[in-house]
Amino acid sequence: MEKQLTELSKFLSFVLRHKPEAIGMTLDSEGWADVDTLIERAKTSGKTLTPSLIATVVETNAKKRFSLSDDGKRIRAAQGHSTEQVSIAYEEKTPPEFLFHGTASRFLDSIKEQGLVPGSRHYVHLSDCKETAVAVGRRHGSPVVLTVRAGEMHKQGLKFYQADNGVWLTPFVAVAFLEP
Ligand code: HQG
Repeated sequence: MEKQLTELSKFLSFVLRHKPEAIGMTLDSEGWADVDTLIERAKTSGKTLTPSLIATVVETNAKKRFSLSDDGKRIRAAQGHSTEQVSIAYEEKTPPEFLFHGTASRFLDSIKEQGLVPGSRHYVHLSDCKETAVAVGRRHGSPVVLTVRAGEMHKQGLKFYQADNGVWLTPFVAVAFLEP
């Protein structure tokens, strides 16, 4: 069951963050997909989903990657999007003084030159806890945690958002705001 849920979580991440068109889905600008249509379209790529399986993934996902609408009819990814179909109007929020970004040591030279860029995603992803940042960095290689002076950025008018699952988002972090 756990393996099935992980597989489904990966499939939903792919469709709801990156390539809805791969199964002929369209997301609205807030990232929502109709659950019944998703189940129907997933069938065409050989995936058998059910409303209860989807609800289980949403509830049990450790990172709370997905949210269901109040009526349970729509689903979206909380953050991490790269698809141009989606542009979630996150509410601006005052960040804590420091936020953390997990990366791999091989990216450090480039980051110290360019700052933190969102890459293919819409935002740079930050966390308020160091342990989370270590885990995020490990996905890419030998993990390194960078400390971002978020409070100072915010005071200078730069925007921060927090996704439903607690991940902090900002469009770009200049080198000047990274702790040495
Ligand atoms: C790096 C996961 C070179 C950046 C996590 C990162 C997160 C640079 C990589 C979410 C750079 C992009 C996002 C620069 C940034 N030069 N490399 N100037 N600026 N980078 O996967 O933050 O498990 O797109 O450090 O929990 O690792 O998928 O972003 O290493 O919240 O739900 O470029 O994905 O969530 O990698 O991860 P990613 P990320 P899920």
